[in-house]
Amino acid sequence: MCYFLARMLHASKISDQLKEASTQIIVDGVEIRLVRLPLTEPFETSFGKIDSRLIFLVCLNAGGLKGWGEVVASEKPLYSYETVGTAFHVIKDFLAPAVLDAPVTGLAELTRRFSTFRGHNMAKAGLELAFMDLLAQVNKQSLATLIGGERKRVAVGVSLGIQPTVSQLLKRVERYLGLGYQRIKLKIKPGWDINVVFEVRRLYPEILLSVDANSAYTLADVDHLRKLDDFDLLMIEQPLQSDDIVDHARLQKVLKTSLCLDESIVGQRQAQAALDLESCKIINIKIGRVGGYSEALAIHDLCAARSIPVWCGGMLESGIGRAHNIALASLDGFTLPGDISASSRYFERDLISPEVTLVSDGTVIVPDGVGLGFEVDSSFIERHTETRVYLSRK
Ligand code: OSB
Ligand code: MG
Repeated sequence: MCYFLARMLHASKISDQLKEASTQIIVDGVEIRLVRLPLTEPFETSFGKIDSRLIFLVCLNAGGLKGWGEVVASEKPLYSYETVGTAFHVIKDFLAPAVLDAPVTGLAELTRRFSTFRGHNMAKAGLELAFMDLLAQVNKQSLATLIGGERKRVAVGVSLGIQPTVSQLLKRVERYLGLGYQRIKLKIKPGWDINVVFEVRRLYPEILLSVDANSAYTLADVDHLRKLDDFDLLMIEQPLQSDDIVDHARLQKVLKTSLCLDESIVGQRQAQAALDLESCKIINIKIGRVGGYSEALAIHDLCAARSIPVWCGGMLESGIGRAHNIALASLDGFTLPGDISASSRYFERDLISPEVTLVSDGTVIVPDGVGLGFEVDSSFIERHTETRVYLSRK
């Protein structure tokens, strides 16, 4: 095997391979694919509603191995400025050529290579994810072990979209609590907030309950948002503008409830600033939003050092992105339930096997198999592929 000039180091915690040039992986080709999966029911947030997910897969080929990643961008620039289209362009024209240009010697080196390009974190993360799956396979480790994750199971909650009526929402709350989910997160927006939280809390006084506004309010709504303090919420996620940390600090000062930032934290610098300014008491880490594993691990470490709880956010990922989220959430600092639902919460059929399932205690098992720890169902993917591009080494 001349492809891997691998000199394995046996480090237990965050492996030295991540930091040092101990491995050289020659990537032969980068495949990008768009696969459309229908959702079992529409998902509505303060910024819009979708009925299907255009899943963006990235596959790195190296010496007969395949490393899989997922770009979590949506079709429209609503959650963030990135879209499936921008990520496609940035990967095809800039990031994939950078990966194919020279052997990759480690995660940090790959992150540095990408750092010359500004922004486009979700595109960068898609390739970092695929690289880490590859590296885990080269090392014959699970992804969780590769990054130093020790949890055998991760606690999970469910994110419930805005519904046509409160009674439809209550039915869903009942259903997901019955399945064992440890925390219910309600999507809120003006007109679907205090009244809705009131009804859920009235029926379920004891559950872990949080809300996520996806930036639907401004500081002018402070008196309105203060009403949420009556419901013993675990957190209020991203109430204010998607790039703000200053107004969130002002809001946090007058709220009892913990704020959690999602959209605003696009890297460790923003995390550091938010903690310094006391803009939030909790951080949601999404590997895609922060640009990959390097940044996600750095934010995790930063929060752990300051005793700030973190949890793993979700972007309606297919099983491939979900498998990476499970690995990430196996790290010590992930002390709150993640948005890592079972595959069946979103999809009739997932593109991995076995699918992600929920244990009745509201956890998901961290697989111990090599790489993702799930099989990727290539023929199912092929049947649902809308677009495919293969870029190979010169
Ligand atoms: O803000 O956390 C969010 C889905 C798409 C975009 C943004 C968000 C979400 C979710 C769903 O809340 C999380 C999931 O279950 O994957
Ligand atoms: Mg959110």
